[in-house]
Amino acid sequence: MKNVDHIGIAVKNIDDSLDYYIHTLGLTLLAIEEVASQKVRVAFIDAGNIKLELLEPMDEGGAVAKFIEKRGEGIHHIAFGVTDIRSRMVELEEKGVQLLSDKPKPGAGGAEVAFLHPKSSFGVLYELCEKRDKGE
Ligand code: CMX
Repeated sequence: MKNVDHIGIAVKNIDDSLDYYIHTLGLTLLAIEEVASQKVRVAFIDAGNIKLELLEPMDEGGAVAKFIEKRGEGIHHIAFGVTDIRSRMVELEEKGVQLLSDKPKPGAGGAEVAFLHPKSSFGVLYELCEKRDKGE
């Protein structure tokens, strides 16, 4: 893993929570977009050395909607920046980690993403995230 790219935070409504992040905490909004493949609307916030990704469910049956229903709003996942995501997935699978898809999926900002099951990661949902520019 290269770095922690971002922390995903489940919220019921991005518009309601943005004021807290931008005006109360004084952080900067980078972008808002819809990620259809994950059934979420996301807002990326610059928190200095890391980004926060607010995740608002777009669909009642989606992963984030279920998470909020079961656990309430809060930290949802930690995303590692990687290069060559397909090789990382094979390596992790060979080491016994349960992946939540057999191929990467399109994520926010044009990244390719894949998730590791919290049951094989000591209770944490981890994301692998490969940026298109292969940079961060
Ligand atoms: N972090 C830690 N544990 C989690 C979790 C999370 N975010 N979400 C679910 N779990 C736990 C549950 O608490 C449950 O544990 P127990 O059996 O001890 O109660 C277990 O995982 C299974 O949960 P579940 O509710 O039965 O299963 P779900 O149908 O909710 O699926 C998961 C859980 C992780 C497989 C599913 O959410 C998933 O596939 N996630 C990957 C995709 C995703 O999260 N997309 C949204 C983000 C998109 C983005 O960043 O763009």
